[in-house]
Amino acid sequence: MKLYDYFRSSASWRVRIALALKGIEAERIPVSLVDGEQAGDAYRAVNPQGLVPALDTGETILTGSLAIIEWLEECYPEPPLLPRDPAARALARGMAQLIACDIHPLNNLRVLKYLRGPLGQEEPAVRAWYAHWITEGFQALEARLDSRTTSGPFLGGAQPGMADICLVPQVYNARRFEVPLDAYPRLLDAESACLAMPAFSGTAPQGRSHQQRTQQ
Ligand SMILES: N[C@@H](CCC(=O)N[C@@H](CS)C(=O)NCC(=O)O)C(=O)O
Repeated sequence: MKLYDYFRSSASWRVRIALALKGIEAERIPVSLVDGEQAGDAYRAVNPQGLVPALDTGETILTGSLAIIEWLEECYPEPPLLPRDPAARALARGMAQLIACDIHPLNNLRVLKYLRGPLGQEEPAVRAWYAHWITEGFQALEARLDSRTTSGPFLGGAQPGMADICLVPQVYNARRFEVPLDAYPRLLDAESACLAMPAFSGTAPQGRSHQQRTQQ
């Protein structure tokens, strides 16, 4: 397997975590977002959308981090990243999608570039935009945990799952952009529990094993 990724891409980090949790090795092919490699012909031949990650399974190329993680889950069921119970599965997917579909795309690099470029926004406005969508999403997610049926430090309960895989990179982004996080104690507890695990910390943008193979 080959994973096309960028060290600081949160969607890529999600897949790195899922691979690590399942103990799957994948060759990493760095695609430098700062150098614009995602928009070049070579990478567009891999993913015409020009976004990382993409996973070459040897048979096909998969795109979309959640779709890739669901594929991993179906092909490599242990350890499970989604609960068995249908309602708990839907709850977990809902939390993952809150982050991956309702927060993350609004703050993507191409969106920030569009705000700074064609829309002529200055840095304070861009940062306010960034913080706004994280704050709105994290408030809802923190409140959403009230209706959780599982217990344990992770969003997924006793074991980390798909929602935790989405949470940790998003909290990393929030810290990078200095978004206040004090109002989300349960999210921070889940983040701490995750980062105590090598599958999360060892695949982090600042993780040693990752930096050896990618460039800033
Ligand atoms: N829905 C996609 C989103 C992927 C995505 O937005 N990737 C970002 C990095 S986290 C990217 O490649 N951005 C490049 C750009 O904005 O030009 C997924 O979940 O994989």
